[in-house]
Amino acid sequence: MTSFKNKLQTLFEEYEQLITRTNKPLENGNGIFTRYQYPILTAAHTPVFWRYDLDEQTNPFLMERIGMNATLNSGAIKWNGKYLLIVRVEGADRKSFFAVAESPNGIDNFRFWDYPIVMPEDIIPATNIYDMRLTAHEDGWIYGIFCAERHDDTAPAGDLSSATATAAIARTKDLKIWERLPDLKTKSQQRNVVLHPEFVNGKYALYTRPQDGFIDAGSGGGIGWVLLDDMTHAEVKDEIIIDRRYYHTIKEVKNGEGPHPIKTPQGWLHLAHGVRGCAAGLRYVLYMYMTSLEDPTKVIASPAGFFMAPEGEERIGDVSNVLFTNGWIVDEDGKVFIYYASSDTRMHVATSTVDRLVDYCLNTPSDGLSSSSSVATLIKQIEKNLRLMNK
Ligand code: BGC
Ligand code: BMA
Repeated sequence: MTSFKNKLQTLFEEYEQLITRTNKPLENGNGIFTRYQYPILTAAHTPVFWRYDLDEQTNPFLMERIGMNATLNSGAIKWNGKYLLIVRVEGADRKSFFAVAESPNGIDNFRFWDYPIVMPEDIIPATNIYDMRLTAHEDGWIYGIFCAERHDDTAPAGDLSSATATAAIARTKDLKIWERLPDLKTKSQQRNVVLHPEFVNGKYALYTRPQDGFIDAGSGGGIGWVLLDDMTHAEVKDEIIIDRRYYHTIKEVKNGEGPHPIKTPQGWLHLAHGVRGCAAGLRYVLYMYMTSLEDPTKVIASPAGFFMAPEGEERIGDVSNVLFTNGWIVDEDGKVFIYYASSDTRMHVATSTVDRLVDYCLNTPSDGLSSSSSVATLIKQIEKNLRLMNK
């Protein structure tokens, strides 16, 4: 029989092998971005000492005591030369919490810090917190805006599913100790709220996503924009919609800002998610758009369709057919690390460059919103190419 000690050793060895595995870029990309061979984080990447009681006296069978279910929707930031993800870790108990995982190169060797983040509560404690967007703001603070979910106590007795989604706000200087600020005050429910990194006309600017209910965006027309005087008493007064949803597009049902946009000479580069409904449920894909540097509420590029959609293993998980993103990192040399989760289960990285992504946004045809317009766009390209091919 294998002794407790041996089993423990094997557990730690296999864990080290998993988390130090080299990740390789996959060839045959589309020229826009590169996917990688392995997910960068899974539930199995959470430390052994989170899941197991390592004491033979109290855990003679060496069983997992605290199960982890998924690592998903992670915020991202470059910090002291390291690539940091604020991971949404979901336990077997369905509760999400935040934990930092750190990598030296952004594509593999992600290792969790020893402790998860202890996030202080707002006045009304939340049942679940998730999907943090990080912004190192020019005011000197790093803000984390995330969804705080609570049971909707106005629901009829016995309805244990109705909930409310609110944008929760916290800030930090070291990613360890967080100061919780009051939740965003707003008439509608809110998920996918993101802080713009710069002051705009001396004010803080938020990307919002007004929604009628917990799930339905309803009359909330798309990604919104709000200016605020004070992050310590954040309140939505005037909200305008900057990136609308349209019938029969990848964002027909819902859309939401991903991480905060990247500033480029040509404009602000945005990564977002779009949702459509189908017989299989909601399909989440990633898309991009750009806004003007002079007027960040003005969309200047809107490439048609999805930028990334679930492929292969990415299609399957707890909530299948979902890609979701709330983190990316841009290096000094213009390399971009896009962190995305597949099917609410695991984290991946894709790489690109600012130049490529800007080119993608500015030169991908936009959506003409009908089949005939899509065919006309396609014919234009075919005619040009056939001329080039001397046919
Ligand atoms: C889940 C989120 C999901 C939301 C809406 C929440 O309970 O935790 O992942 O986005 O419901 O479906
Ligand atoms: C949402 C998001 C994510 C999640 C997605 C799919 O509404 O906010 O948390 O990835 O649904 O379940």
